[in-house]
Amino acid sequence: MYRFLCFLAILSLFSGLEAGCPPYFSRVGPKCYHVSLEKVNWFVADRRCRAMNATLMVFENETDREHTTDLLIKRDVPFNNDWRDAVWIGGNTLGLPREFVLSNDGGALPFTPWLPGEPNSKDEECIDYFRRAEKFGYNDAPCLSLFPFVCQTKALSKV
Ligand SMILES: [Ca+2]
Repeated sequence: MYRFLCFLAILSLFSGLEAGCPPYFSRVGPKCYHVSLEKVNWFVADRRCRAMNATLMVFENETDREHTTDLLIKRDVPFNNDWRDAVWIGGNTLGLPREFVLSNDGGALPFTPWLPGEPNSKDEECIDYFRRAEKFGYNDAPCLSLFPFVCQTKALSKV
């Protein structure tokens, strides 16, 4: 039995499966995340996630933000204290005047850790996430900027 469990554990490592997550997604708390380092605009990122039955990442709370940021750093997302080193977040204005909502269904964003002074420009209608002056947070950015992106989906199991 022990050997069989070891075999399963090794198999799941090789197939990229983590508990309750689809292939190539990593578990963080109750969610699964997929990190793509390909730089695309917000609209392309949104569709890439939907094609994986997922949505662009949003943070639920500070714990989710902290643990997920650790995963992104482990996955080589560059956070070089520069607005160009950001990842896309699943929030934008959906054409509304300066009201940021969940792009998935237009609902309220669960948590909005804006960087100081953000959101700051009417020409920036999509949300990204990056590190500025050692602090991580959301920023409004032009939707056609090219950034890596992270997709999320709910984990299927509790463990
Ligand atoms: Ca901004």
